[in-house]
Amino acid sequence: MKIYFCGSIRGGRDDVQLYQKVVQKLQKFGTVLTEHVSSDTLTDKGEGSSEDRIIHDRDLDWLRQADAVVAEVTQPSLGVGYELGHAYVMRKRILCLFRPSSGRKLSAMIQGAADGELMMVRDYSEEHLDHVLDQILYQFFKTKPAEPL
Ligand code: 6IA
Repeated sequence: MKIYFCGSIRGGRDDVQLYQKVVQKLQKFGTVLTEHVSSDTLTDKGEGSSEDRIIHDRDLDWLRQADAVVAEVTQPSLGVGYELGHAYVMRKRILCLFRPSSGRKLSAMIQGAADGELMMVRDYSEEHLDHVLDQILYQFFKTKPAEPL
């Protein structure tokens, strides 16, 4: 199982500790292609734009290879939204994790895309984080998507 994890980078790194926790848990279910997203040495400072092209093309390539996409969507990020849009069109299985306690409201373009089958949005809170994440991820990875009619 290849898993593509999405989390904000230039959108802001406030939740990086949480991304680490999610990635650690995801590694129990498969190979996380984008482990670097959770690295606390990766900052939101940009480098050259030629490097950006390489990052973009490599990430889309990984996305194509992925069996499942998991995104922490609480911190708004253009890049994460872009990845989710591509993943949706590629008909990947997608799980978005959102914390309402942040006081934010998730974009209608993400919330409104959720169909409970290919695209899931699950709210969670920091309270009982470990347990809740374990439960959500277990359900996501152990539940087969419905067969197409
Ligand atoms: O717009 P954002 O930067 O918040 O987009 C974050 C999303 O885009 C993540 O889920 C990543 O998969 C992808 N992404 C954006 N930037 C990078 C990156 N380096 N390396 C890998 N994936 C990325 C940026 C380095 C730079 C900030 C020094």
